[in-house]
Amino acid sequence: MSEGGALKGHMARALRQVRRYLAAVDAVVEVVDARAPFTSRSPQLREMVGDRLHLLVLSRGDLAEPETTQAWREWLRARGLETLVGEGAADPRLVTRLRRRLARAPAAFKPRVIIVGLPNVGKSTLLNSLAGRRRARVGAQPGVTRGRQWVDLGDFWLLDTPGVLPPRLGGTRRLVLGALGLVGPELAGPEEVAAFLLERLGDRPAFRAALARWGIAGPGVGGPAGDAGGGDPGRPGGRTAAGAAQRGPALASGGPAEQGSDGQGGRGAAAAGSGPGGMDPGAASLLRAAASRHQAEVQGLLEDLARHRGLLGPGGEPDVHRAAAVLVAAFRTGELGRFSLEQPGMVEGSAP
Ligand SMILES: Nc1nc2c(ncn2[C@@H]2O[C@H](COP(=O)(O)OP(=O)(O)OP(=O)(O)O)[C@@H](O)[C@H]2O)c(=O)[nH]1
Ligand SMILES: [Mg+2]
Repeated sequence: MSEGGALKGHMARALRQVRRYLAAVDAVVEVVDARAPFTSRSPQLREMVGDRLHLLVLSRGDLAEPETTQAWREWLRARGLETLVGEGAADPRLVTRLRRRLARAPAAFKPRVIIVGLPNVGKSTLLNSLAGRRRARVGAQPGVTRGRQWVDLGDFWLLDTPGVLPPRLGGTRRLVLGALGLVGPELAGPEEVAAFLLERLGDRPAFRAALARWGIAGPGVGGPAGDAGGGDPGRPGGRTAAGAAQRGPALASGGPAEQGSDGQGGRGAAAAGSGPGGMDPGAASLLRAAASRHQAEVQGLLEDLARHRGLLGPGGEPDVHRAAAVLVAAFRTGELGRFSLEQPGMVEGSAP
């Protein structure tokens, strides 16, 4: 079977399993990433949930922009979806609110609950904090799927295995999920994810400031038009790769040397003339879609970052691949700051 075929088969199996789990529960807790609550949902889940209680928990609320998270909660509520959000993994207030809400789930007897979501979205973290010390006290509840263990949480039963939902990868979904670490580098390589982040976040003054703190010049896309708060194209209305390319005066391939104190690598002689470190084909195709100037700017920025961090190849040339990985990791952990990757206005007209 081809790699794509194997992946499809795996996804179909995962969905069948979640469908089986759902047959045994009264309430579904879907975990999504607060930085992209639309794209990190499973489109297939909605029809599978039926009339069970369906709650959305936004994980990693501590890494998203609070006002954007609030806008998402309102958007989702207007479409009939109840959300809960916490500040960080296993926020005790979130856990308390969720427990109370689940205890009130409609059920003939004690509600039975499952946690579902994309890989790595935070399902186990939530499950463990919900179950707490009782996690060990598992027992088979009669009348449910054989072989599954349930944790008795007093007011409800919790299935001790989360359901893993397969991601959908079309369009920019793959890159959004790659940025969040919800799909692996085999599906979204660091260079193309880094290029995507620079494009999507390049207008945010806070993002440029974060890059500047690293001693590299941020994408100078903002300017007078882009900095006026409401004018942020990452906000409703969205922004295309081509748009970014047209608007971006300078991603600073040779930008100002606001050096950090480590001075490592520097931007001196090596800054001139070294060729681009090898881009993978996926990265190249994404970047081709943008104007070539944008490509050169992203490349230049990653080279700057590589030099600044001393990420050099055997010949002393900047290692763009490692620089991209560093940038993506810093985004994922929140080291760069709190950034949401999508806003409700970007998906207006779509079903939640
Ligand atoms: N900052 C932050 N990190 C979180 C949060 N929730 C989960 N994480 C981290 O995200 C990573 C993945 O969390 P898990 O709970 O293992 O995710 P999962 O969905 O069970 O992953 P799989 O079992 O691989 O499908 C871990 O490193 C968690 O510590 C959160 O709210 N904030
Ligand atoms: Mg897990």
